[in-house]
Amino acid sequence: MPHTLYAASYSPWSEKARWALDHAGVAFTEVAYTPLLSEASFRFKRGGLTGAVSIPTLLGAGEPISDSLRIARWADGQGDGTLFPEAHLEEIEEWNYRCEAALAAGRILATRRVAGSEAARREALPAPLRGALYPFFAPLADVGIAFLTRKYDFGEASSEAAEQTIWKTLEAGRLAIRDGGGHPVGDRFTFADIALASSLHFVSPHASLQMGEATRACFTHPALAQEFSDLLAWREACYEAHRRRAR
Ligand SMILES: N[C@@H](CCC(=O)N[C@@H](CS)C(=O)NCC(=O)O)C(=O)O
Repeated sequence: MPHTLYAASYSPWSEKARWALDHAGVAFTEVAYTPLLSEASFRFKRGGLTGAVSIPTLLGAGEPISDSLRIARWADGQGDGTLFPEAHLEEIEEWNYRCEAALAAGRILATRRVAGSEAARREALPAPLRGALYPFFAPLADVGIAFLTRKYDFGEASSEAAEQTIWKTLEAGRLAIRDGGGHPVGDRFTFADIALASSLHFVSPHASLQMGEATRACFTHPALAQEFSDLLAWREACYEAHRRRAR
């Protein structure tokens, strides 16, 4: 069965999985997933009509694999095994955990900005609904935002605390890279590099990720981008040296 990755072009979790699959040379087809709207057909293809839905999910590798870390570990097993060297497994998982905290915090800030931007709400709808039909479908974006706010339970979360969480991850990343000679773990490129690179997504999304201009603006945190410009430069070098494209 061919490998299919259900993913969102603008999502850092999807990019983590995509990067690991590409790094391992696994061929796959990507299917665009829109929260809520794609859920029913996704459940049908995945099987398990009632279980939780989490994107990215990889189909075609035995049981469906959800969660970017699990997809990456599976991919690495198909490739050269360099993303998860046995000697550093625990440290890599710790970095992933830390970077997930920054992404969850970034999602809070970004979703709030999208909620306040008419243009970004429009971009959140699938392309056929953004044109002449938009006036009829505009409320769907608000339903989607309310859905994500409830699902990830951040209605009450403080934006300042979210910024602090991102700051702590990035500051730790900056120090680790300085001490580690360019890599957060060990002296080679591993999944910890991918996780740390992705944790900058809600500071300044990487230029290679497709998203509308208004969405990109909502996903950008100018003050943090300025403070961590060295890390953004590090991410750029990471993409240049290690972002192989399998397709
Ligand atoms: N730990 C998971 C997190 C993935 C995640 O948060 N996915 C969100 C992205 S916004 C999702 O599935 N959203 C679609 C939905 O909830 O319907 C991973 O690394 O894959």
